[in-house]
Amino acid sequence: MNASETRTVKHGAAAGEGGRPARADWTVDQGWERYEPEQHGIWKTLFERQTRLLPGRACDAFVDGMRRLPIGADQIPDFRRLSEVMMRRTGWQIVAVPGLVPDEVFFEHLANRRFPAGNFIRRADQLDYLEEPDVFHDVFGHVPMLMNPVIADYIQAYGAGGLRALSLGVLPHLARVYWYTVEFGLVMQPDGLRIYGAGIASSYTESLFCLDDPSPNHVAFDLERVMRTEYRIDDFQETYFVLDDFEELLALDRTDFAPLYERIRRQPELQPGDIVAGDRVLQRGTGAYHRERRRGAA
Ligand code: HBI
Ligand code: FE
Repeated sequence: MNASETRTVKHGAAAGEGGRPARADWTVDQGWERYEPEQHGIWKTLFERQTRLLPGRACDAFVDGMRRLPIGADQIPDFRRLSEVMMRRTGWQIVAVPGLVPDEVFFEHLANRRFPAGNFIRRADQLDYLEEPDVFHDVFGHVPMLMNPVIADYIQAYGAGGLRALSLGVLPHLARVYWYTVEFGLVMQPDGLRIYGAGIASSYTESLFCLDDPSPNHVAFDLERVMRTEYRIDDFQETYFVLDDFEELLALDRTDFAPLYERIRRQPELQPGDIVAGDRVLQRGTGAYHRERRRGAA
């Protein structure tokens, strides 16, 4: 979600004259024909590793979305074929971008049911971690959930909300909602706690950490609480917010932003690991993982 020094060599021409994008909306051709066998191979490695891990960990909506899509191990998916299937089901399509795009460009796409997906794939020495969203994160992580009608509406609402938040100067608060839901959200199903966030679903190590490690907190989702909470971009989350039902997310669409942001601005910001009065805590984490990391850094 943020700029990184570990920029991967991009396979598609991104910038035009003077580093500006060739098209105003920052889209590029996916350039599917230009992927090398080695790049399809990286996709296969990631795909197979993650697919083995997700039964019993990914939520039903993710598994169902994946099953309906032309996505497999053997090759990086072609965005044109994905878009056809998505368009029929939820009216979404995938557009290719060279990497991170400016906030207002990102929101404009989402508000129009276009999901910008990176067209490049990470290098073989970056399998476990890179900060910039590549085709594995964007397609494997995000696209299955965009097949779910409620999530499809929610992400569009986030795009529209993002444009309003920019004009109100409160984007950081709204970005936290995206982070703790679309990227790192968990959902409580009748058969147990499951992953729906793309940042988790596309990460081998975090898929294990968020569910199986005693270190992180699991706290019931609450829109205002989440808007007050800072997040980590460079490590596992200290707190995961848990939905009972995806319908809870539609609160974002019903909310009048101006008074909400006024209220939030008067309250203290919360650190990623904080537990506060009013939280419905499902797991009080030990915090051991991040304590150890901080000791190592000191
Ligand atoms: N661009 N391609 C891409 N993908 C993102 O997830 C993304 C982005 N630009 C801005 C952005 N995310 C976020 O910082 C906003 O959600 C706030
Ligand atoms: Fe993402």
